[in-house]
Amino acid sequence: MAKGTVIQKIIDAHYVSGTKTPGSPVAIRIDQTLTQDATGTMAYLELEAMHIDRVRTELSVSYVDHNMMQNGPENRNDHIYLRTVAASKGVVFSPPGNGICHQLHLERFGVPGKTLIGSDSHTPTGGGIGMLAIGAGGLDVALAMAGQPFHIPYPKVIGVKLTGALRPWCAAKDVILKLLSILTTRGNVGAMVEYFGPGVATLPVPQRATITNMGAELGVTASVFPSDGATLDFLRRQNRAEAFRELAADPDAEYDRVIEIALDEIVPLAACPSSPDQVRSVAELSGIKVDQVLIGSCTNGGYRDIAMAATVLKGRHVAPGLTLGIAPGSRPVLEMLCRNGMLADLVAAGARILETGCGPCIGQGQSPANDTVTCRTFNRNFAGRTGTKGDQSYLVSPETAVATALTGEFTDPRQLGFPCPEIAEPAEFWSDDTHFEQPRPGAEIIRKPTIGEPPANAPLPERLDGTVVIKVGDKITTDHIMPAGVHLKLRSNIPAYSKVVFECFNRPGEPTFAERAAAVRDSGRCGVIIGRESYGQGSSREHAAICPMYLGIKVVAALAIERIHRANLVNFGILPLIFADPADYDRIEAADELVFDAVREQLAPGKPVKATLKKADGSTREITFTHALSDEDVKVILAGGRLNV
Ligand code: MIC
Ligand code: SF4
Repeated sequence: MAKGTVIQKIIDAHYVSGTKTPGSPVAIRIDQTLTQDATGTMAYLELEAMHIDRVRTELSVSYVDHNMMQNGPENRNDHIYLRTVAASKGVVFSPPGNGICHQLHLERFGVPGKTLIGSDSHTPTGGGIGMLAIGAGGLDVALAMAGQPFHIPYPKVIGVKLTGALRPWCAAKDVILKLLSILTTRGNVGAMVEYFGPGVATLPVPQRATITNMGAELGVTASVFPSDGATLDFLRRQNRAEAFRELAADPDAEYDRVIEIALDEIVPLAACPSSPDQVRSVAELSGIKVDQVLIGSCTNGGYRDIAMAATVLKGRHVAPGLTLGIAPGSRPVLEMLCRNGMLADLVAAGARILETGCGPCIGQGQSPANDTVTCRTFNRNFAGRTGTKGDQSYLVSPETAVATALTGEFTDPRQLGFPCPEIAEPAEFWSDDTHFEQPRPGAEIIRKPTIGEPPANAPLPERLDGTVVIKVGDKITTDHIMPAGVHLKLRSNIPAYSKVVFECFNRPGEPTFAERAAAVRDSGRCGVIIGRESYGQGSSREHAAICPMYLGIKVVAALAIERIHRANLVNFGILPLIFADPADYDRIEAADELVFDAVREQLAPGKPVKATLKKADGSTREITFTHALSDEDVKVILAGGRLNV
């Protein structure tokens, strides 16, 4: 077991209860929370359902950054609800236009050594400033706002030792892509990553944050850098030096596993379609024609990222026929670029300036054309996430993105033939905090007609007569389960949003998943989803549990289920089960029946759960499942979800 690490020290300082051995649940105190609009409306509806008058955290911030298209009234209705509920409950509100939650939180509120949970899977971005920052479902964030501790499996700590320094044109993004090629996106549940070694000091905080941000793609619970001179430097530039606190691992710290990355050996890399771990060198891709380049997102929307693009493009022009979109990650970044003339350089070079926010990263506009390549500085390239079926989406650094925008084909920036510009972080970061709205206790909460209620669920019955509604393969992401993009505006309307569950697997002329599941539910049976490895990868969206619950799903059985999704299933009363014998996955087909007798009695920590599989030909077989449910999880599932508890 790891000893003397920064992660352990932060957990120790926030420890509430539990056993400190890897895998055992521990409860920790949460200092700060963040929410974003697409998951936030449900989180605050849930907080209201708990009858909490005022949040009990040191700081809670509600950001609006995801849903900004405002096609129809839904998004703005959400914004107004979020603004007024924040004011009334003691939450700071960040309106649309301010920027992406993770970047703003790092810049304006992050404090080394504090704990943060956020209803967004990229909350671990805060690890760049030495926070223990964790993504969670909205209900868990609501509970933390209500003053409840947060439960995590006590982590295994993977130590990543950084040596040397990055060479020109090579970037922090390439470092995390390198790590993704080693650890991949699966099999890392329950672990956290801690960076150490002499290379750490060479990386400024924004670059550390690119690395911790995309730690989400590894499936680890959090990624943490120590807090050192670079952290103090960042906080000084943010005019927040008083928030600094040094944090270092003990000299004899031990990690459960150590991976060494020599920064000077890092080369420009790209994640190829359609997974962040499909990593190849940009040099190998050279010559592939690219139709679209997008720079921004919570991974690479910082000052240095956009300034790099502006400096390279100054006096040059994007390749004919290629579209370059730039979305600065925050209002301060956009304002600084306006004031120092870089925005003009970008516009003159032919860039299209997009609103500060998530935008195309979550399929809100800029979908690529059919059979074309899109090259993005984002963190996820799951199939269809761009809004185009069959998309070919590559993830790269800002350096590679801008080189590619200049030539129209994948280009290793080292081949551009001119030196890499030195981009300094601004001496003093422009920040006008008057754009954050402070709480106004007693404010009226405004609910327009599209603001629904958190859906109710009944307690778990004595017996589950299940029907398999769908059987899917490996690495099913929450984007497969609950598509965002054009449907994102339905986040506050569960009946409407539920219609698109597993939309990508629907076939023309056949009943949709939603129709099949509803038919099973309305016949008095319950729905079962069968998944394989790494089911529920990706986002924290609890809608990937709420909407299936609404459609009558009671069981998700897979070979492995990712952490946040599993917690969301429990929170909404869906049983997350693991096949004891992986071969049973092959024995089950869609439309088979799975009957769980005396399921309430069967459910106990550490005990297997048995079910009878009934095939269409009348044959039957006993199937055994395991689960890692704690006492608390069992209580929640029996009650039909955490809101009932
Ligand atoms: C994402 O990047 O997938 C999102 C959109 O930010 C999600 C949250 C959501 O679905 O609202 C996430 O990462 O948790
Ligand atoms: Fe927004 Fe994309 Fe970051 Fe998610 S990954 S928070 S959609 S910018």
